[in-house]
Amino acid sequence: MHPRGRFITLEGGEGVGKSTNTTLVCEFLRERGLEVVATREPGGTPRGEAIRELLLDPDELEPLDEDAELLLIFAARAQHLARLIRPALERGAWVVCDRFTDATFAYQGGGRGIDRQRIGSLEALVQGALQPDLTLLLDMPVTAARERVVARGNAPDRFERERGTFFEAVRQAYHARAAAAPRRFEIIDAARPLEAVQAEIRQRLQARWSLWNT
Ligand code: Z5A
Repeated sequence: MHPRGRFITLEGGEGVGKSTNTTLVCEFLRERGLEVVATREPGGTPRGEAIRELLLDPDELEPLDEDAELLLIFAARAQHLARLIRPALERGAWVVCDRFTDATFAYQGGGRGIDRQRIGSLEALVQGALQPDLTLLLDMPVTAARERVVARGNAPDRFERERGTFFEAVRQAYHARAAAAPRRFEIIDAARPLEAVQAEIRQRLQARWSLWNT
């Protein structure tokens, strides 16, 4: 029987470099001969990606209710876990996911103010005991990250239209998550030039790799 693969997530506010560094993490693992599945949330499967469209669409005709938003996120996650994440881990592949449930505690908990226990009940329902083995939290001041997003020049999605105070609350909630699970999290200062950020991520991955292989 194959040993179960490991589950690595990248987290942080908008524009901190999650997508860019998901690629780096995948490269690091593939260099070590592993099967790697790169994915993202919300999304990751065809139906999950359809739910992502609903969540990001800034359609102003009908505001999205906060509970509806929360349930859509967990609906996409249930599909993602059932169709992609769990099967991959069970066959021994490593899964690298751009955002996961810490994002729900940060955005819906910190940003929207939804009670953490309600989020925790849905987490237990959808995930059972499954948690990431490692979470890289890319952290940087909100205003500097926003500048990166604006420089990209895309039309803002429903979340990107939120105010600075929303993103400050998201950042604080991420720090609270990391403080509550210090062995799972690695916090990376993402405000530095990309080469410096990537050198540190490689170092932290190497340290974990050695730990996992002893
Ligand atoms: N959401 C939620 O509310 N609840 C949940 O449970 C989940 C998600 C799972 C979509 O996610 C939205 O869903 C998200 C929260 C919500 N909305 N927000 N905000 P997303 O992951 O697609 O959204 P995002 O954070 O806006 O992604 P992003 O803008 O693509 O950011 P990123 O992936 O962290 O950054 P990037 O694309 O790698 O880099 C951004 C730019 O900066 C790019 O041009 C890079 O080349 C550049 N970059 C990257 N690193 C550097 C450094 N070090 N220096 C200079 N420039 C850099």
